[in-house]
Amino acid sequence: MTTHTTVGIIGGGPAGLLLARLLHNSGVDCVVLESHDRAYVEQRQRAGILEQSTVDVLRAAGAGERLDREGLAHDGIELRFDRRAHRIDFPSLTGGRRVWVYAQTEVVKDLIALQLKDGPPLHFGAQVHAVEGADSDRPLVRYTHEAREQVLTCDYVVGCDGFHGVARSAVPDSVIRTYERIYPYSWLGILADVPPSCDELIYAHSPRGFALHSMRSPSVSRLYLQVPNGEDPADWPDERIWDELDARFAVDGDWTLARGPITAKSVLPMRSSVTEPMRYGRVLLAGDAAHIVPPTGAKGLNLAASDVTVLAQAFAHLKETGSAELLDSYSDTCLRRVWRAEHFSYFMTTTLHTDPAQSPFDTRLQLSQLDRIANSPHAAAELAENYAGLRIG
Ligand code: RFL
Ligand code: PHB
Repeated sequence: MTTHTTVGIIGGGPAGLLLARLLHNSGVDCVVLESHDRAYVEQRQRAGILEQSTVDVLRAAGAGERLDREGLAHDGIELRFDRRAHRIDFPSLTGGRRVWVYAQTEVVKDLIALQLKDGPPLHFGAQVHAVEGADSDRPLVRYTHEAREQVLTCDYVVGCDGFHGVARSAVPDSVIRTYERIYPYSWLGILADVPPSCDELIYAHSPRGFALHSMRSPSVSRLYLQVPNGEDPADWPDERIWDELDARFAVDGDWTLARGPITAKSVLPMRSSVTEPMRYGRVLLAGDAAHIVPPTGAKGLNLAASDVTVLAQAFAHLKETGSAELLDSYSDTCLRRVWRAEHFSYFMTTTLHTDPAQSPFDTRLQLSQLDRIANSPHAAAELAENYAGLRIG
């Protein structure tokens, strides 16, 4: 069966769902095709931190009601190194900006509920296998849904299909370029049914490697440990995890890490990657389909939200004025923010983790940099501005 829409969106993650909502609010019709089922998409454990600008966009899109009730506003983070703790205060360093703890799972649930209530079509279990005609006026998407081959013809196709998606392959190799860096470590992430042992996130540099204390709610903690690539979570019984977290968060003075039942454990590799350009003909890429950052800077979901905000404005402008100028500048506009976030994520990652090949000299450089951030308002402001979100694009 063949159907037509103005904007065909591949992927029902945060990028695809938010774009659909923003387009719907501007009166631009679209269809979202998501390969997994609803439960899978809603349960996938990922990001936890939203920048103020992401919160503002979600509110403006009508998806801010539960976020305003249940989201936790954070005015800073703690950096821990050399057994010392240093707080970075965001509002005083950034002219009033802050971040929010509200899990990606919850953002996705809110957007799906809105979409199914009054939004344009969102098909789960719709596996896209090809995008054709990117350089024509009528690109098309081939997909399988309910065991039938289907075709969606579109004015534009947006690939919001993540790092392993298919949309990128619609762009010829001669046009596209990918810049990439793989890191020599991964994260072991856990969810635990225990109140967080801190009011704000703790990023810890230690001789045993990096650790992060985050949270999902006043009763659920989310913690991460740097581990070697290829590590098997089965080699990490609960007690080993808590002992290692204790050792890495060790600090002079009173502080204890509360332990509780671990309900989820997984290992995730770390990568930086940017694909340029983010547009070819009538196919546009957004979110993880175009760029990946290691999670240390908490930027991935926020970049996805920023891309689709720019894109939705461009489609609204096209509908109102007939002009494609904002679509033409989409890639350049987004890439400025993307490369800044890439640098910040790389900086946070390489400053806080221990590279297995690192020399004692490298470690002293890391500690010197962290000490500089702890003692210079200028260095702290650079971190705070990037973490809380820059005003670019
Ligand atoms: P997603 O979320 O990967 O969604 C892509 C969707 O496309 C679907 N799909 C297809 N559908 C149809 N046909 C096909 N052929 C398809 N191929 C794929 C997939 O099923 C999926 O539903 O990409 P999107 O929307 O661009 O969103 C990006 C974010 O998910 C990602 O950047 C963040 O999770 C990154 N991230 C963090 N970002 C933050 O801003 N703050 C954080 O604190 C933060 N923490 C994290 C993170 C990512 C993590 N992992 C697992 C990599 C913590 C972790 C542990
Ligand atoms: C999370 O809560 O999952 C989280 C928070 C901050 C990060 C990465 C992940 O930098």
